[in-house]
Amino acid sequence: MLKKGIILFLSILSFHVKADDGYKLWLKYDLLKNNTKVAEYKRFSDFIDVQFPISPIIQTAEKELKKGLSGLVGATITKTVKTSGGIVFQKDNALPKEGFKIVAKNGNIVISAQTDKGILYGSFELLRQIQTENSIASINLSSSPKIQLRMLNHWDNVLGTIERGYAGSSLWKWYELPENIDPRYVEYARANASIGINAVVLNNVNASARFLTKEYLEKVKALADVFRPYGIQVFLSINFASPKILGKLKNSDPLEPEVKKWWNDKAKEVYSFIPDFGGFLVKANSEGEPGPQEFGRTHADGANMLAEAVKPFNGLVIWRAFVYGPNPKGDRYKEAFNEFKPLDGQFAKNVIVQVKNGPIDFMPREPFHPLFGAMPKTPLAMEFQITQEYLGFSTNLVFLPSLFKEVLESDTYVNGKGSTVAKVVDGSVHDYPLTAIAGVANTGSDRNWTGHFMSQANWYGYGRLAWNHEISPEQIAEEWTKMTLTKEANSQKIIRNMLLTSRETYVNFTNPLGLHHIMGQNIHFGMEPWLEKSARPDWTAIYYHRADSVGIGFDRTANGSNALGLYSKDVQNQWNNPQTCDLKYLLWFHHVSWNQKLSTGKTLWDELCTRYYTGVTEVEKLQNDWLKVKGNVDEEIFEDVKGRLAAQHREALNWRDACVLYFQTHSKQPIPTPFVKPTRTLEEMKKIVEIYQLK
Ligand code: BDP
Repeated sequence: MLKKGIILFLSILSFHVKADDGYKLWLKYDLLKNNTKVAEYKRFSDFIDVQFPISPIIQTAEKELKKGLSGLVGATITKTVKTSGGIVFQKDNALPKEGFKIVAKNGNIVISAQTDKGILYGSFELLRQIQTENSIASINLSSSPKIQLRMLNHWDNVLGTIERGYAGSSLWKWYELPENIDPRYVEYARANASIGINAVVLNNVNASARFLTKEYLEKVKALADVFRPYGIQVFLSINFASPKILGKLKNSDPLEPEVKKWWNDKAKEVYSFIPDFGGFLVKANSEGEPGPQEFGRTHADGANMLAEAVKPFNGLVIWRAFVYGPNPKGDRYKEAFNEFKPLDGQFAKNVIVQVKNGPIDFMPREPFHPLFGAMPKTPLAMEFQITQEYLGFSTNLVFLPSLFKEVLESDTYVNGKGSTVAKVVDGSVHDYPLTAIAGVANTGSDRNWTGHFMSQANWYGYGRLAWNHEISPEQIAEEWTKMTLTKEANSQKIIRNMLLTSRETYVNFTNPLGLHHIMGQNIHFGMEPWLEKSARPDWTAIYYHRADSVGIGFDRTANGSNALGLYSKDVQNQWNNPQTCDLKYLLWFHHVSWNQKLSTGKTLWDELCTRYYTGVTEVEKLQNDWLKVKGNVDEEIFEDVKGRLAAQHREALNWRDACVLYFQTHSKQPIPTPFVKPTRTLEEMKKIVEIYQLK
């Protein structure tokens, strides 16, 4: 009796603990509570009539709709097709390749598309409409992706670790593959397909040559086989020195015939395993990675040699522009531009150059990379970082669609007003035949996939924007909250607002007014504005903030490094004048004196302190707002997010105290009222950071 009681108690307990661990992401499919809506959706849930050539992708779409409708509205989809009351898949060759149309017609919901992928995306869209409780009775909606390749880049290593990963270890269990297929691979593919992601790079750009061995290609094939029915193509990052490392050639010079042959043969081998393999992603001559420059060749020489090898199989080469020579006199801001701009027009037709969103490195805020708009003859892909390397790992709530959108909407002015970065990337500014966008993934083996539960919204939001860069962060926040967290209207509003303000909050307590690269070295966590020495000058903090007795900021006007000169005239005009430059970017481009009056009416010093202090207050607001949703979100998720917000608050205080105390050694001015001087000393703050760096 007692034993039974204990078992019952334990199972209740474990039921409670496992209530919602975040594993199902935004694809929860829990029964909706709104009965009127449920009745409406049920009217279209009797059958699925597939008037479309059957394929594994079509079967995926069918399976997903069945799963979704049975969960959300309790429907049982039967095999009997009737004239009305169901969902119909139809072919429509007039629609764009991966696009779809959803129309309520003759008592059915008709999803039409040119390709099976379009049907799959349409099915997920229909489910999203239902999950967010929109009416579908007279639905008439069409959508198609603006960018062809919508990729996730995983920085996963052979041994299962993830570079800059903060959600556990790699999802790919290399040692168990190819024999054992973790069911999680399917869940991963579903999640991606639901937001339109159609390509993944499985491994780190700092690539081990091992991925190209037969042993690993068999494993990669196993994953590609799982992802294919979800419309996802697999790519690999390659090590440029593979001919030497694996092939034992004397070098990996891209112009050597035997090196070319090695790559041609390797490409053939890769495609023999994975016939629809996407191609290679390459980080070369960057941060110690091998590349063509070792042999006096250019990035174009290297890329074109690989492009030749994958061309017979319709493969692509995605060559990264994240290169910056160690130039102590230069400005890292300009390095990639100077390296790549002269190569415009020299790349083979199946090469895409992948450019990070900003010129330095995924900072909390950066001006857009000057290469966007500067390479009309070379398709440029956007590279965003979803994992929060410089944004507080998985202890900080930072809603990244705000950042992505800010970059995408920046105007390059290359073909006049409205030549936004988004329109460069989607090909409309320069008529690129190939278009691509990549996000460095934030997924890992943590049960909730992303470490911080709220960071799921960044994966989701990245995919939604990759599909359609015109949708707003507001819409994304709303959709995600409804699908993932709560159906209660007031809590939805609170959470949506938390998400939308979170990025600015993070900027305020870390890098206000255009400060950048003042984070802790190596692990890139916390702050280290006093960092003077590193392996390279452009890895220190003082290189970027340039604080002295006069003021702070990096003069990138014509009087300084003239990085601003890399942009079109209209962009220069926007940022050239410290009096009118948007305060968001001020210290990116100007060395401003401490006593300079800003548009806010405060001096630079006072404004800087104000931002650091309000940043902390804003984190407190996030904490308080979260308390208000208790009871309306899952208890386990509630507690986890609450704990992480408390950790974020501790971090925010550290950033604030360290930064104001350190910059004060230059400004020599008091902390302005009404703010209270930190109780800790600069020396104490330095100790905290020292500990972060200990191995
Ligand atoms: C930096 C990361 C480093 C990456 C590099 C890259 O710190 O780990 O390898 O970017 O993008 O942000 O190649």
